[in-house]
Amino acid sequence: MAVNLKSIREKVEAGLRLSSEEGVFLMTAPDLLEIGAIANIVRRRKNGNRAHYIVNAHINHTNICVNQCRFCAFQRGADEEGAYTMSLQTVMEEAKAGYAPGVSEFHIVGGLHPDLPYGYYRGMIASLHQAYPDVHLQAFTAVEIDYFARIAGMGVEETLRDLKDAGLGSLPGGGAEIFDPVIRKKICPDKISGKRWLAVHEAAHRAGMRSNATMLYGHIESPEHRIDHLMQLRGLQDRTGGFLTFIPLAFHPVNTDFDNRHFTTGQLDIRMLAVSRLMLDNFDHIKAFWIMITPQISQLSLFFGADDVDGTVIEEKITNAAGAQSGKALTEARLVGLIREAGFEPFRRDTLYNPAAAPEPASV
Ligand code: V47
Repeated sequence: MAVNLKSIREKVEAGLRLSSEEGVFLMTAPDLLEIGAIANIVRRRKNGNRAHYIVNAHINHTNICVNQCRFCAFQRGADEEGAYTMSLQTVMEEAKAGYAPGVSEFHIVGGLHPDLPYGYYRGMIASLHQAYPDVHLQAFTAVEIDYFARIAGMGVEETLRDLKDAGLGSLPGGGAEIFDPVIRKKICPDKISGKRWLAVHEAAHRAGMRSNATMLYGHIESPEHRIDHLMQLRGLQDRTGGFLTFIPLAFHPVNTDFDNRHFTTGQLDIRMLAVSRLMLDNFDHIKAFWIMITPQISQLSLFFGADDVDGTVIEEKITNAAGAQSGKALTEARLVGLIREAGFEPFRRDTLYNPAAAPEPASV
């Protein structure tokens, strides 16, 4: 049967799964408003009128990395100007600076440092967990976990269980980039394969932890590569149900090897979210990370399948190094205002999408 938007709408209304052929069609079909309207059916079915956000803070403990991903403006070699590594004491000071009553998550991602021992990472999690027992620690991409396992001489699942014992709550979705091996080799030749990334997440799910998934788009990949990536995520989610949310990450070219390319367009950012909503029928949430696509596009994407705008974020470094224009933090009032103005119900969530209580107002 010929693929068209009418047949896709009928399938989605009937709760049927879309094929990869239909996914590729959606990546290029001109009628973005109809694609958004179909994605909105799924969005409403799964999340009603809710738009989620979280009060969180990011900690990037080092930018020194043995990998040299060609899309990354954050990475430095150990002796390069601008390289930094936080001592555990500095990590605790950063956490203190980012913490305020109501912060429910620390989001922690860093480079693959050539010399730090495994004890540094375990110590970081244990110290943060001890100092902030109510704050969920979402830390270390699958790429970092794979690296820690190698430096610790342990298996991946053993490493994950050990970090979980220390207080790790869940894994962020970074490092997925694009799974296709040919494109992956061109943009991040040193990085673990897509298959390995999926295996680490599968191990995390088996160890009883949830995780996020991402995809870096808008560089040299094709619509087919994007859909292949989504299909592989959908396959793992069928097996484990461990993914919390999917976040498409819009490529930022400044200070990267691909600095001759343009920023992504609003059209592509919104389409990527809508198509993700439609293809990932077994994911509960699709996140429009405002740092990557601006608060303005994040707000509009709520009508196109997204149900989450991420959070207050204080203070993101990776996208900012690559030319993000959105700033490094948003206040909760601004996030709530964006959601309300669009006619959605702001839902302050914790990492696991449970309601997160607002702090008691300070008495005067
Ligand atoms: O893996 C690196 C991406 C990721 C660039 O799990 C870039 O909730 C755009 O994964 N342009 C790290 N993107 C950040 C990340 C993340 C962010 C927010 C929320 C969550 C979550 C995860 O950032 C990397 C890479 O894919 N990245 N360089 C760049 N130039």
